[in-house]
Amino acid sequence: KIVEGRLEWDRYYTLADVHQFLEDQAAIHNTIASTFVVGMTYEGRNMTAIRISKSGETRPAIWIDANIHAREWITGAVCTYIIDQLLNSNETEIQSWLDDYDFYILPITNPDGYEFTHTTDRFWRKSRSHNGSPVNCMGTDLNRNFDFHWMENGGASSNPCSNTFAGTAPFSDSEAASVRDFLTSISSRLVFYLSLHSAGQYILFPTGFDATPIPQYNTYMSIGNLAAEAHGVRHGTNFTAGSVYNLMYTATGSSMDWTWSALGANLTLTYELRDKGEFGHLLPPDQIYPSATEFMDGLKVIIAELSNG
Ligand code: ING
Ligand code: ZN
Repeated sequence: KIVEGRLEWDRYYTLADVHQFLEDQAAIHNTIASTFVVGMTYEGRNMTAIRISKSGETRPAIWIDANIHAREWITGAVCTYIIDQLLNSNETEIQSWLDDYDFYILPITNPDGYEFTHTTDRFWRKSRSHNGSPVNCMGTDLNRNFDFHWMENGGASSNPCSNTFAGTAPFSDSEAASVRDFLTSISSRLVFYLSLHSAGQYILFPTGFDATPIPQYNTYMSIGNLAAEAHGVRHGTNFTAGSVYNLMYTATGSSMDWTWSALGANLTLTYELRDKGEFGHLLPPDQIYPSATEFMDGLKVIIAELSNG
């Protein structure tokens, strides 16, 4: 049920619901917010995003995306809550962010896959592109399709049937290429790239390629640890910070690692939201609201750190 353009975060929403929410919020807040289309999907759907800017798009930019992976429903849900808070919260701290930053937020980065999880296969992860593979092996893992050590080191698969199929070439899938093109267009202002995944409760930073610590390792660890502490205050939810390679597995061609290396954004993070294995991708809807509110608690710490340089 949609009340005055807002959602209730008591259930998971369809692609149409999410896109309607973006249009409603842009209409209600039309002096500072507007929707835009980052690109088209393989099946011809819009990758609809919202920009929130009081500056005429001249301020440092924060990008947030979610549902690069179709089945990770909690991520798009939390992402819409972030948008809601930016536009509708009365908290002065959140409102002050809009005086310092321009936000670009894409809640459903993989609309074809997301729709497929609602109609056909709840556990679909990839895009829905055909790469000459058998019909039951469609799709590219969009988080392996970016051009950072693409297909090196065993961090992705060349098998179209694999859930981590890297695509036929870097940026072979239009969704990944469209995100690349938009991020490139704002790269001179991009200070924070944030990508939402699930599950596992991790705050991840580059890289997924190997164990070599990035030059900014200590800064990332300290921001990650501060955020983790804040995420846990409300419900005791335990987040752990570290590099993708150290905490998860070898993963090449991710959106975060490409943005970090190619665009040099000050801060690039990927979250694994709730939970730690009990429900996984079938996280019950009554956990959407607690996930979203505890996420905002840590986001405040991160943006405060960003603002303090
Ligand atoms: N996890 C991420 C994945 O794409 C990840 C982990 C994050 C890899 C950032 C690379 C970079 O596999 C999930 N659950 O998708
Ligand atoms: Zn994911």
